[in-house]
Amino acid sequence: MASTRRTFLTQAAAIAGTLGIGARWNQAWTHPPRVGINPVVVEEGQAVMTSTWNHGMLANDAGFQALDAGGSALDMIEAGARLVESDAEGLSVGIGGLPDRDGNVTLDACIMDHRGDAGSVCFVQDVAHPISLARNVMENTPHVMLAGAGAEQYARELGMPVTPLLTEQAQLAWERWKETSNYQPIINIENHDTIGLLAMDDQGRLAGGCTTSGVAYKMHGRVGDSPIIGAGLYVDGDIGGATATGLGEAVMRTVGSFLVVELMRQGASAQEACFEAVQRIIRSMPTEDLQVGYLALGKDGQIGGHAIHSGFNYAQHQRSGTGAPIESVLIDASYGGR
Ligand code: SD4
Repeated sequence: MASTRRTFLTQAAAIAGTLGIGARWNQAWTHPPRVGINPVVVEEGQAVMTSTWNHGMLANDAGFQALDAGGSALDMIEAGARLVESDAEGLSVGIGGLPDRDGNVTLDACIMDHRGDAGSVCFVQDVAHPISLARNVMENTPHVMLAGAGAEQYARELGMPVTPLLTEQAQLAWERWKETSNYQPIINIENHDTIGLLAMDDQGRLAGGCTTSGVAYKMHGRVGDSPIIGAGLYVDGDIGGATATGLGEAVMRTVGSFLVVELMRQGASAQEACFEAVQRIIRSMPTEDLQVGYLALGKDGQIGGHAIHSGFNYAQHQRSGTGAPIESVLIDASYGGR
């Protein structure tokens, strides 16, 4: 028995060595150098950020503040996402998010940078800023994704506050829902607000993030597209980034954000790529009762967005160079995808 265990440990150590995983898991993780990353050549001070839905306006403001404080595209994403996660009035992200059918607020988030590094957390409870936890997974662990109790344990180890997130407003809504318990995982204009964010900083580095409490009154344990790299978010520093909002099951089945970026790689504009990814869903499943919206930012700084149905909008902030004003606009993508 003892020798079997020793053999196992020796093998495990060998595998860990091969993977570059040291015995000290808490040590800062050093990523291997990556190749093929060509940040865009931008004017000094030029930057762009786009985020889903109305709250994208405030998120982008926070992103530009982070940039102007010396931050990177990744800092823009984290700052924007944290702002929306903090908003207790928002019923679909962070604090105040609507719970699952058993009354638990469970959160999903992910983040990705221009080098293809990614971090993600899913099915996390009691952590107000899953985007920051996801960033820690990316930067300080050898993993990409942590789930549930393990992610919460990691948050505690990092000293993040771990506290119940169900607000009175969300609890009342859940109690009203329980009167009928009519579960319809329909994402329409009244039932959305995941925030997906994409940014390019003044050095041409791209980053993206996505954070949500997911579909209201979902089954306990259900995880949507938002923390899934390639579904709710994908970033390729040489091509562009994409993010999704809407019914995660449809996005996961079509690996939507990865598809958008791959279409851009093949020459589609950000707008064309979002349009085609929406068509892919429309062609593959009934969509009368489900909404999905894609948002994309090309390496050329061009933004596109498209959705199955009307009602999808996104915020877009741009600065053309040092000293130029930040131009911000809310784009209505409500022409639908048919
Ligand atoms: C999910 N995609 O969990 C998320 C929900 C969403 O706007 O985007 N709502 O399926």
